[in-house]
Amino acid sequence: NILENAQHVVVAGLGMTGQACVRFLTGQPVTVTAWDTRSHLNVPDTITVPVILGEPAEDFWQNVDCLILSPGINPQLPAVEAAQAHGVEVMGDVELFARLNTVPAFGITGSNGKTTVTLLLTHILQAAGKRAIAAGNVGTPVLDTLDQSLDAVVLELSSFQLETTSSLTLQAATILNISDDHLDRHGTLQRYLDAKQRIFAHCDTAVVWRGQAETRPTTAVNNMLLYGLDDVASGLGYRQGWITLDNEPVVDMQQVALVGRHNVLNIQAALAMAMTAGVPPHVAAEAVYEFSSAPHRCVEIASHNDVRWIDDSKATNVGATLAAIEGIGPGCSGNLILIAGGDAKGADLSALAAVISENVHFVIALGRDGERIAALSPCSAYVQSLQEAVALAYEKATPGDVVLLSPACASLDMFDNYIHRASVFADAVKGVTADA
Ligand code: UMA
Ligand code: ADP
Repeated sequence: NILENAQHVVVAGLGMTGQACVRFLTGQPVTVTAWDTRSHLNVPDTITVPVILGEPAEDFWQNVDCLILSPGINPQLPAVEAAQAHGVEVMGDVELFARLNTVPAFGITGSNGKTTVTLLLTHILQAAGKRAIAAGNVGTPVLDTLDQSLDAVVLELSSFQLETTSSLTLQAATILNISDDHLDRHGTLQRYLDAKQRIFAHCDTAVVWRGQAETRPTTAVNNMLLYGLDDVASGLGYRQGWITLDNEPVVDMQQVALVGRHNVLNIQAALAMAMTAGVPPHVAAEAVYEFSSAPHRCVEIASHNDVRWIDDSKATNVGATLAAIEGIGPGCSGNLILIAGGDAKGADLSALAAVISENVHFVIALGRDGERIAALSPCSAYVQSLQEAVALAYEKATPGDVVLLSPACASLDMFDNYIHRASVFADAVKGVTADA
């Protein structure tokens, strides 16, 4: 137990994670100091421990034993490296959780689908009568689960969280898929992948998609469960609209609210993990039928004059937007109009070009990297705001068309977050459809 040796713990970052760390640590026999690198931060009222804002003094680290970093803080920050040079142990809240947790835990990472699979698996486990909770990147800080009476904890883990985690024991773990994301933080795709691979370090069963070699564990694991869109005789496969297990049909995709082939994969991953918890496949299948998509992930928000408006604001990278276009484009009776753009976080956007040229009638681009997106298609326009994008889409759309907001980019250049972007989109759609 780390807290047996640590006397002075510094909690870095005072967002959701930092506040949960302070909450947890104030009940422990340690001295706690909070530190946020933003010198003008409004310290939340709930923080009752001493706070340092901005750059800490040179000698600050001398009497510190442990530094707990929020995921948004880069471990390569000079002040963090200075702490390490003074012998301070640096970790994230997930590592602290890992050293204290005694409940069976399931870990889900990947570039896309984490939240969907985390919530779906939690729902399946609950339907099977287990006290299960979703935590981690999905929103509830992991330390907040420690004082609850649980049978299972389902962890959505970002690359930022995994980067500082080394002893997490998982009953089952998966890297759902890998595409360019967060390169502004990790530098290279390999370093991003290395962070994700840490999920398998102490896992019993690795749940692995047959379709992408990079998602396989590079270290030894006890068991592997494979899944994919191919028709296979054993394990999880897919045949004529049904997910199969050992060649038997188990989930009829026509009865599922989640759409697109990427969601077949998400469901298979959740089923495989639920199997490691002993949930019978028919119980899991019933739970899948009851599950509806989390908001802002390919959800229809309006239908007006036979034009459908779809909010996929959570598509903050190229992989998610590819999945949305490929999921919606081929089935669309009219034209697909795509609204995309924002902060691409250093990603290569060229992978979108072929899919856009095959499926998208017109691209309306905005934001910091919008001009690069507009340049991918001869049928495109660059606009200054999301309201302007919606007005232009409304002008261009004819009955049968679908207008898809799937930005392929983060929102932070123009909005507070993807939820704010979605609400501006919804208001603008309401505006144009009400005027008509
Ligand atoms: N801060 C610094 N210095 C920095 C950066 C941030 O001091 O260089 C401070 C900020 O001033 C602020 C605090 O750190 O006070 C914010 O911490 P944070 O950015 O780590 O965010 P939290 O509020 O703790 O939320 C984090 C996750 N955020 C990030 O990883 C950026 C949340 O995921 C997660 O839900 C939450 O912990 C609970 O576990 C959000 C996210 O955007 C949804 N994740 C990324 C993604 O999904 O792409 C990885
Ligand atoms: P994450 O938590 O990894 O960001 P979400 O479940 O919140 O994943 O979905 C984020 C975006 O990715 C949404 O736009 C969603 O439609 C898309 N998406 C979900 N699952 C997949 C998948 N398996 N492959 C590609 N895109 C996906």
